[in-house]
Amino acid sequence: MSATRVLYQFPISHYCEKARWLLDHKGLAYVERNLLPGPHRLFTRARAGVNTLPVLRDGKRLVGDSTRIAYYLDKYYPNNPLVPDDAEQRQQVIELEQQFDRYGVHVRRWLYGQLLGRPEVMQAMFGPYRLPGMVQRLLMPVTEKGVARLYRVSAEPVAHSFQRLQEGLALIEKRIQGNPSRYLVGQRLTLADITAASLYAPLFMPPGTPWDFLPEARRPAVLREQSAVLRAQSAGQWVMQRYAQDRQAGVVLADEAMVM
Ligand SMILES: N[C@@H](CCC(=O)N[C@@H](CS)C(=O)NCC(=O)O)C(=O)O
Repeated sequence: MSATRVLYQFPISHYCEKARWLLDHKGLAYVERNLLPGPHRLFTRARAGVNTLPVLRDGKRLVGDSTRIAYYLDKYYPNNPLVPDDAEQRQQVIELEQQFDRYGVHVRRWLYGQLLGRPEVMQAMFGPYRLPGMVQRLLMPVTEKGVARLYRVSAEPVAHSFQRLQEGLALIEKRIQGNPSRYLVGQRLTLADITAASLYAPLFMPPGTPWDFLPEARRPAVLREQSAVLRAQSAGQWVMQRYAQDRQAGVVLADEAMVM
C-alpha cells in the first residue's frame, strides 16, 4: 500500500505518541509504519537527516523530529492550530514545548531503569511487528542491551533522571496551579499540552496507551509506589485528564507491521 501520509514510528515510543497526537489533533489521516529499532537509522538518516523516530512522510515531504513535525503541520494544515497566534502565548508554548521535550528523555530513562529486563517490555516493543518467533527471540536481548547503552540506563543517570522528571511535573503544577482541568497556556489545548502529556504518559500509563501492558500487580514495587505518589499530584491527574478529554483517537488508515 502506498499511502500519501505515513508516520514512521516505534510502537512504544512516547515521542512517536506525541506525533500521533499532533496528527490526530489536526484530524489528518495517516498510516503507521513500524521500523525496526537499529536498522531504522538507515532510513531516517538517508531520508530525513535524523537518527530518531518519529519521521513523517507527507506526499513528497519527509520531516524528522516531533517538534519539526508540529511546526510543519501548523504551517501546512493551519486548522486546529497547535501554537496560538497571540505573541505572548505563542512564546510560552514554544518555550514549554522545548522544556517538556527535554524532560521526555528523563521520563524514558527512569522508566527503563525500572522496567528494562522485564520480558513484557520487549514483548510490548516487538509484538506489533508480528515477526517470526525465532527472529524476535534473537532481536530481544540485542535490543535490550542497545536501549540500555543508547539511553544510559544505569544507576546514576537513572537517579538523576528521577530528579529531572520531577522538575517537569513541578512545572506542570506551576502552570495549572493545582487545577488538572486547566491547560498549560490559555484556554485550549496547545502544542505545550500535547508535548507534556504524551511525554509523561508512560509514567502514568493511561488506559489504551501502549504503556498499559504491565498490569499494576506485576509492576516492580518501586514503580508502583512512585507511580502512586506521582499520580496523587495534580500534575499526574492533569496527564490522565488530558488523555481522557483531549486525546481523541485519529484516523489510522492501516497499521503496517514493518519495513526494513
Ligand atoms: N527529539 C526527537 C526525539 C525522538 C527520540 O528520542 N526517539 C527515540 C524513540 S523514543 C528514537 O528514535 N531512538 C532511536 C535512536 O536514537 O536510534 C523528537 O522529538 O522526535
